[in-house]
Amino acid sequence: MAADSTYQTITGDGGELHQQTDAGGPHLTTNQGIVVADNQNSLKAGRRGPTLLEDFILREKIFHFDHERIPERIVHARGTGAHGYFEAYENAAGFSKADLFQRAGEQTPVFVRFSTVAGGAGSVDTPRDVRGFAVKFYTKEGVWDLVGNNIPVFFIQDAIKFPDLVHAVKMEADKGYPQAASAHDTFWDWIGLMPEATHMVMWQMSDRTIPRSFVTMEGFGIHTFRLIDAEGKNTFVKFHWKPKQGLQSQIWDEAVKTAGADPDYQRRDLYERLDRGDYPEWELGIQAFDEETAEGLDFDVLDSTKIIPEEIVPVTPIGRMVLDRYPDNFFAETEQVAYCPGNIVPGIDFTNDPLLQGRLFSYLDTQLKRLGSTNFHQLPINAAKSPVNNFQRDGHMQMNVPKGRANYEPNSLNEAGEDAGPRECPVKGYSTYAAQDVAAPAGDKLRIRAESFADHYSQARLFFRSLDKAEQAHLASALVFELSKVGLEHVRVRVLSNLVNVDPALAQRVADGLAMDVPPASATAVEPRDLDPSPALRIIRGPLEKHTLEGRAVGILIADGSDGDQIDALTSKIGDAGGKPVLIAPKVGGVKLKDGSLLKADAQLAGFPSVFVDAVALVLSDDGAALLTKEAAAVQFVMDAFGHLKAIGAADAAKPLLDKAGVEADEGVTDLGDAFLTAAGQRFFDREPGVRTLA
Ligand code: HDE
Repeated sequence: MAADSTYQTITGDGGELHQQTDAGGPHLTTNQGIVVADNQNSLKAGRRGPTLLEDFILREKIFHFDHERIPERIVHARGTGAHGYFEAYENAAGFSKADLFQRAGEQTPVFVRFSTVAGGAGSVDTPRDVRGFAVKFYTKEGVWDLVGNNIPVFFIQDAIKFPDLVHAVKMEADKGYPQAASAHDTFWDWIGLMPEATHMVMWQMSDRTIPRSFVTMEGFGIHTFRLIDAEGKNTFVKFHWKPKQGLQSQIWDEAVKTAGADPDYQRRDLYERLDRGDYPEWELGIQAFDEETAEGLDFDVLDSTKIIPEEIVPVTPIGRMVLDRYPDNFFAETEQVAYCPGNIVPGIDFTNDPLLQGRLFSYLDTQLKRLGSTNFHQLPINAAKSPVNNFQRDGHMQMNVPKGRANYEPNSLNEAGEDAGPRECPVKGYSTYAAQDVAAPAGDKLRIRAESFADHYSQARLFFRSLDKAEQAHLASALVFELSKVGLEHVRVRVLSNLVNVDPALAQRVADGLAMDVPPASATAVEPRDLDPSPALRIIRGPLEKHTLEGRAVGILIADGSDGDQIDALTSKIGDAGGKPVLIAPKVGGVKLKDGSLLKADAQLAGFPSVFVDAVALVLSDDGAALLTKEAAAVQFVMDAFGHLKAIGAADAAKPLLDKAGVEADEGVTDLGDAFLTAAGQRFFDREPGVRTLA
């Protein structure tokens, strides 16, 4: 309630009337524009009488409320969005005639939605899951949607399998659980029977599916697309989004604890970044190649379970995207945004990837179910920012009021003059690339998979062997965790026998972690091959790992008696380095510093575990530290920071707390000087074998 408005109780003939005094703002009305006199009491027959059906104000309000929910997305139900812009680089026009690429520096508005896949709309933000990375470009030539994920491959090669995949991973049909988790029987049962999913499963079990933040993820268009230039020349492309923030993931234990401490962690993180002006940025890059290169590869570029290693076809940056505004209204924008891979502009085109082709049908169909009308494109978040003119008419919730008699084409009613209706334009209009498949010309109608799609294991092996040692251990441990939740032993055995094809040593590690024997390898259509490792696939010690405080948070634990000068020095140095200092104290009201002054805290210790920050500093007095050794939340705060491989900077007085939390000296445990600021921008993976047993 606004400060200058108060509720009054007026007693009159009609009984009590509670009124909010007029604060000078707009009047409350019904949807028909009738000003409402009383928004607190329904219309009754007598002072204590029954409510009357006549009360159109009550009925309209409840009617609208009853229908507030729309069906959630069958996949990617949980997500959050942001507005921003795409800015083309100079070279972009060389590849495609698409208008948004033509002028270097020109900005095109975008709306991005990040999501998890398996969980419902009310599930948590940090399960182990693939993240959606969907971008809507409102170009001058219409809407282009690049609907991708944070992983460059997919589980299946053909769209016809998608419903089975999703049924298998979602809550089990009889039990209705688990929510937002792949660690259960039906998922692994299906995966074990689907060797083509193995490569994606390697990515899914890697640190990629527990990203630290939406802004520390790569994005991928996955399928091979085409760019068409002004002369009609085709270039095959794979789209990549490279985060300026660097790539960063959580430790699994950290992700689990984050889910409990703040189910909304990642959407809050995005909101807070935008709110404080810390705008995330990605470069859009393409792997560009021609037909000849495509034919020379030892897999099919139409197969979405394969990557083209960046070492073979490098990524060329063609523009950048900045997100700078959180939506005004979650429902109107984030919930109602309707992406569709079929939204495409001249200069970009599809390929015959059978997964992509299926998607071209699915998204339009699903929008009708969710948004309830073929006119969903008229919703502000979906509406093109370029002219839309056609003879499509009517339908539920038609927002436009078309003028004139002609609602068909061709027509000769108003051929001349301003009233002439829209007409096709072969010059500016979208024309599909006249693709000829030289390798396999179109022929009979067949329900088959090309043999070029048959190698399901070589790239799974490539991925595993390209990872850093620490990431390999995380991946193997994730497999042990997930398969330990599988009750059906034959399912575990089948998955293990597939893993033998990926890498016998990996299969052995996982089998050891399950206390099982390694079974013989499963049959393969094509013998897996050893490929050259691709370091670009690593997060840890990879090309996109960043040691920095920029955009990262440092938790400073304080208590009564803390030294104000030390706190000031630390917060300003963190701020100078682009980081966000967060003061955490036993009570949110603050602490009494050494000099007797009061310092307010940003967060209360019990509600702010160290999983929320990237590094921790303990600025404590002897008494403060002694008190906190008896405070479980404080001990856990430090223990988790150590276990999650974060830097810990501590004043000498904090030693008893470090000891109680089992912190052992290493290069990530420092004093509060400059060494801490350097350490705070990284994680200490070499510490890990000392704090947990990994497979
Ligand atoms: Fe989707 N997918 N998908 N998908 N997908 C949907 O559309 C579908 C696939 C992706 O933030 C749905 O509006 C089929 C690959 C994202 O709103 C639905 C197939 C990739 C989002 C649908 C796939 C994706 C969706 C559900 C197999 C990565 C969220 C709600 C052929 C390239 C977009 C909706 C948002 C959403 C179908 C496979 C990414 C049902 C049939 C591969 C990021 O239409």
